Amino acid sequence: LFIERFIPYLNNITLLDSFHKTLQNISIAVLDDNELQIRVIKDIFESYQIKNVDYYLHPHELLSSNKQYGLYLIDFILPNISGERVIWEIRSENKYALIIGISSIDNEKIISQILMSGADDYISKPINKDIFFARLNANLRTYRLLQKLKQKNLELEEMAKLDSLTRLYNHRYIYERLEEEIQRAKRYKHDLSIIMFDIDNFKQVNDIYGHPTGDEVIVKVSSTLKNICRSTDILGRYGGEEFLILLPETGLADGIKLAERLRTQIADLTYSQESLKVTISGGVATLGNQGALELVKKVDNLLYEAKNSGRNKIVY
Ligand code: GH3
Ligand code: MG
Ligand code: MG
Ligand code: MG
Repeated sequence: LFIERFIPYLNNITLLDSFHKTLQNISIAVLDDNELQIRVIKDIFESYQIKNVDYYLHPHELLSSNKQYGLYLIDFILPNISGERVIWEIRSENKYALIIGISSIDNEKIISQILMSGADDYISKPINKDIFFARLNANLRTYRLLQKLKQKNLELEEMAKLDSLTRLYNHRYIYERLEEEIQRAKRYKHDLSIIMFDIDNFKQVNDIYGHPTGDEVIVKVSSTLKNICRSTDILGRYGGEEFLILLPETGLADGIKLAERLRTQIADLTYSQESLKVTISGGVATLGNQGALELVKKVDNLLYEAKNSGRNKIVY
């Protein structure tokens, strides 16, 4: 009697909304060399409106597809290739994917092989729809957490590149990028110019108007920089009130034009303190045979020259 009451419940398993949504949004690959078995899995998925599934009869079609799935259901007994090998290959390309092996019977040897080869879990044939979804449910919980972790890691990596006041790249990252851009420019024989500029008499701004106003100036100068530059330009806060701009595919003449535009627009900025006006001095250099250190030294010398010859000036 108990079993009779239990069976209808199992046959009408309802999927939690969040689980159902995850299943509908995750890309799924099913590999099984048996067409009937593919049919069974397809019917199960389709009875729950899960259509984002690619079905493969041949292992090499899946392995050579170059597609990355979130969830893999892999039959373990396959012709011409071991299930171990297939799972191992998928796992080595998809660290975060959920891989579930399908074993033909509750065979202990096969189950341990499936789990040892890099799968997260196994399901045995004949497939019971409820066990099938229950196993997916349990595994997708971990999968979702891993995806969140992965996303957070990407965000942290992105934040570690930025200066918190201006949201420009920080010193460390802009210097790394300079080394990369120099290599790229040399390899493809492309132009690369850089601009370094520094706010004039900035100590006085802090002394007269206070540190918060000094910060306001740095933020406004940075916004002007973002507005004027192209999306392919790489903008960094090199020091306190010193900025470094990398201009890929840009020769000296265009670099000078941009620097002059920056100089005049920054000179026109107004601040919450109405009497405040700020100018910059800058240097522009184009890559020759130097490395990063020498190129920065060159542009730094030009900036020094601009400061020494009266400020509010671009030297090249
Ligand atoms: P010069 O025209 O020769 O560049 O003169 P300067 O006064 O700008 O000279 P210097 O580069 O020596 O001074 C920079 C000052 O900028 C010193 C420092 O207190 C200030 N500064 C650096 N970072 C910040 C910041 O984040 N906020 C504020 N408000 N001030 C900063
Ligand atoms: Mg098989
Ligand atoms: Mg300064
Ligand atoms: Mg300075």
